[in-house]
This record gives sequence, structure tokens and C-alpha cells, in this order.
Amino acid sequence: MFVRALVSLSLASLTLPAAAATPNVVLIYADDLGYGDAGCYGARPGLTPNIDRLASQGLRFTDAHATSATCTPSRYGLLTGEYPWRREGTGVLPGDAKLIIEPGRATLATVFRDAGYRTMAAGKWHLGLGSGDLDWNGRIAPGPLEVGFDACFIMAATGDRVPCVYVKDHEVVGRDPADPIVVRYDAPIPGEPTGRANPELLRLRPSHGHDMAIVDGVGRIGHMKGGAKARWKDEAMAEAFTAQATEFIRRGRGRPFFLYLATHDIHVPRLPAPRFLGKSGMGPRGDAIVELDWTVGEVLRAIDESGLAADTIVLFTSDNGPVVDDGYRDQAVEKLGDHRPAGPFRGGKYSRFEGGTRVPFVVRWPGRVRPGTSRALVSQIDLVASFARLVGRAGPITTAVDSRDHLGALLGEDAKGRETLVEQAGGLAARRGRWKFIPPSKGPKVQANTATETGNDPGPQLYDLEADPGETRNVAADHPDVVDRLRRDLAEARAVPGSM
Ligand code: NG6
Ligand code: CA
Repeated sequence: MFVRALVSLSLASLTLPAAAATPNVVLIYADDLGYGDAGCYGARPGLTPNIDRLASQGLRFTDAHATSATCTPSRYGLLTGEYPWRREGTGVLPGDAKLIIEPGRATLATVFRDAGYRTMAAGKWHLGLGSGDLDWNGRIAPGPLEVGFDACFIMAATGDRVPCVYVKDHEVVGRDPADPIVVRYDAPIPGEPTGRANPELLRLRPSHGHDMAIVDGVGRIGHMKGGAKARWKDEAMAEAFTAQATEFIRRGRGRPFFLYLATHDIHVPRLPAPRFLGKSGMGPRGDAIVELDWTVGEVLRAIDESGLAADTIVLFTSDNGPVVDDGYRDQAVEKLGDHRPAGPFRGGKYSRFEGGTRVPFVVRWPGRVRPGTSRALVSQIDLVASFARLVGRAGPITTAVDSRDHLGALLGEDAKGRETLVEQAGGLAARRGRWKFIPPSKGPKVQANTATETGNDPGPQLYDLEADPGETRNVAADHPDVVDRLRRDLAEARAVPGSM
């Protein structure tokens, strides 16, 4: 295994850029966007013109993965280069969770910052803030600024979790000492209405959960009081994050920059700006895709108008696969039509089938990355090590234990990418080339609320993704040797960080 790692390293270094390069890097991280949700991945033409343009000018990957099938673990893996399942407490976090990345640890952001880049996080954070018992009315730290970002404009967790306020650097935006913010997840706040007790106050009804605090007529997860002036408007959120991102880009020339733009779209609650309503013909879920595409267009415009296109890598991807009903009655199921959010793949968000982690992934770097399609197996876990090489960082990042340098694959110089990969949705699954293995597991085969096929099965599952991308035929019984190989792969990965 060690030898294998050495061989792949030396092969990769054949494709090194001649000198360390310092292009700007803009990482657009969509939320819950499935493999099939963009036009360039099979959605109806015209739905996502900007994402499609990005893909036509760049390299579109067909076997790219988030580390996990939900948000917090994928973001943890992407930023630290350590598989989240090695750590307790990396599951979907409540909005009052403490920061789960240790300050001082190397991250994707410190890789760029240490190389002299300006760095910024805009959008969804969902990795916790503070060190426990955070006072939302005071200094909010540690957070993005303590793990490598020079600046941030974020929401703490998700659009459907309190607190429903933005945090800029170390402070809630628009906080008012006369109207202090209180956040609790353990119990309701006396005197505050809840979605459960006061459904008449809701403008968007839940289908499951989402019946605690009511903020702007929408039931959320968790309870909150105060901060009336600081509360976000859901319909203006994409605009708010996009404005922060484009302003950061337009500050432009001089030092190179790294922008991590983690959109709220297309997570629930799906409340896009009024001008996008009805644009997709698929209800608010589709309209949120149109809004996401608008964000991508604005980012590209800022880059192009600043004359930075040739010096800027734009990487567009998503944190996990798609979900249709994620807890609000927003017509997503009724209006889906023949749209297939996960494309040809089975499962979606929360699933160990491919739909859970296989996501859109596009790299544009004009003049450097030849436009086209890549079938290389790539993962967001490798961004830390790959970008570390790009910016010429010396020596390995010892804490990014699972991150490997696959810059060659990301730039289209290596058609193969990873040999193996671990996928996570609660439990783990393994990939080796065309093969996909899901070990036996208890638990429901279908998560009822979201109608997700989880991948759970009491027996071992093996799929040949080349012959059967939709994971419809379990061939474990026909290939005991392959099952054995992938079972050992998983056992090694658990025991030896970086082995897979
Ligand atoms: C679930 C929420 C779902 C979504 C998800 C996290 C309920 C019933 N469901 O618990 O709506 O918020 O967590 O999504 O509360 S993620 O993309 O941030 O991982
Ligand atoms: Ca997500």
C-alpha cells in the first residue's frame, strides 16, 4: 500500500506545473445539488445556462465525490483533508454547535493563506462556531477566521436552523444590544410561538420536522428569540452571499485570492427571490436551481469583467446528493415531472448508493485546463493536498491524513484519478475502479420521510458501475474475490489513515 502511494505520487509529479502557480481559486460549493440537477449533467437544457457555460469552458467530471451524503461531514472533509468518519461529532450539526475544526490546524484555507493568498468564506458554514456556550451578542470566535479565512460572511448552520442571522467576521450583522439574540436547541423559549403550536403563523408548512421557531413565517429547527433587525430574509439570501463574493473578487488584482462560496441554494427552505419564481416549471426546488445558476453567472461575470478569467480556477461542486422532500411542503415532489435529480444514479442525500456522494464537479481554468469531460475518480477530500502542490507548498500536511495530491486529475492531465475511495452516509461504502461495495448493515432500506433509498441491506452488496451505474443488480455472489478485496480496502482505510 505504501509502495502504491509512492508510485502514484511520483506519477503525479510528472505532471507538475513547471513552477508553482498562484492562480486565484474560486470554489463554489452548492448545497444538496444532485448529479442530474444541472443541464450539463442531463437536466433539461436552459435550466442552468451559466453552469453549463462553465462546463463547456472547463473540465466536467463524471465520477467526482463529496466525502459524505450530508453537509457537515462533507465540509469537514473538504476543508481538513481528513475523512469525517474518523472523528466523533462530524454529523449534521445544530446551529449552536461549537467549531469542530481545531483552530491552528491546516485547512484548505490555510494552504492558500500560507501561500500569500487573500481568503474568504461566504455562505453556509455548518461546521460550528465558538467553543461551547456561545453568546450570539458578543464576539463570535473561534470560527472561519481561526481556521484560515481572512474574512467571512456566513450563516452559522443551515437555512432551516436557527440562528437565522448572518455572521460577518466575529459579529452578528445588525445585532442590537437592546434586542439580544437567544438560541436554544434543548427546549422551547417561553412566550415564543412555534410551528407546532401555531401553524396558523406559517407561510410554508413543514412535511416533517421544522416545527420549532418561526422566523419570517417559516418553521425552523431549534428555538430563537430576539435579533429582530438581524434576521435574514430568505428570499434575499442568495443575493446577500453573491454580493459578498463578487465584491471580494472585484477587489481583484495584486495578491491572489481564494474564495470559498458555499451557497444556501438549493437546500430547504427553498425560497428563492421572487424574480426566479416559476422560472423552472418545477416549483421552488427547480427555481432554487435557477437562482443558484444566477449566482454562478454573477461570479463568472465578476471574474471576467475584472480581467481575471485566465488567472482564476473556478471549481463548482456540491456537498451531497439531492433530496426532493427534505421537510417542507414546497411542491418539490408534485412538480418534479421527469427531472431526475440524481441523474442515472440510485439514492441521493443520506444514501450510500452513488446518488449520495456523486456530485457535479467542474473545473475551469482557461488556457490551462482543456475543456472536456473526465471520467477520473476524484474526491473533495483531495483538494487540500492537490491545491497545496498547486501553490508550491513544501512538505506534506500531516493532519490532512486522507488527502492525496490528484492535481493532475483535476487539471485533466491524469484520466484515472483515485484507485479507491470511501463513501459515507452514516455507514461507509467503498469504491475501487468500476466496483462499488456496501457492507451488510441494519437499518431501514428506505428513509420514509424523504423517500431516500439508504443502501442498507442485511447482505453484502457489490455493483459493477460500468455495466450498471444505477446499482440495480447486486453481483456480490458472482464475485466473492472482489467483495473480499473491497472489504479489506475498507478495513485498511479504517485502520490506516491515508490508505484509501
Ligand atoms: C435534517 C433536516 C433536513 C436538513 C438536514 C441537513 C429535519 C426533519 N430534516 O435533519 O431538512 O436540514 O438535516 O441537511 O429536520 S445538510 O445538507 O445541511 O446536511
Ligand atoms: Ca447539503
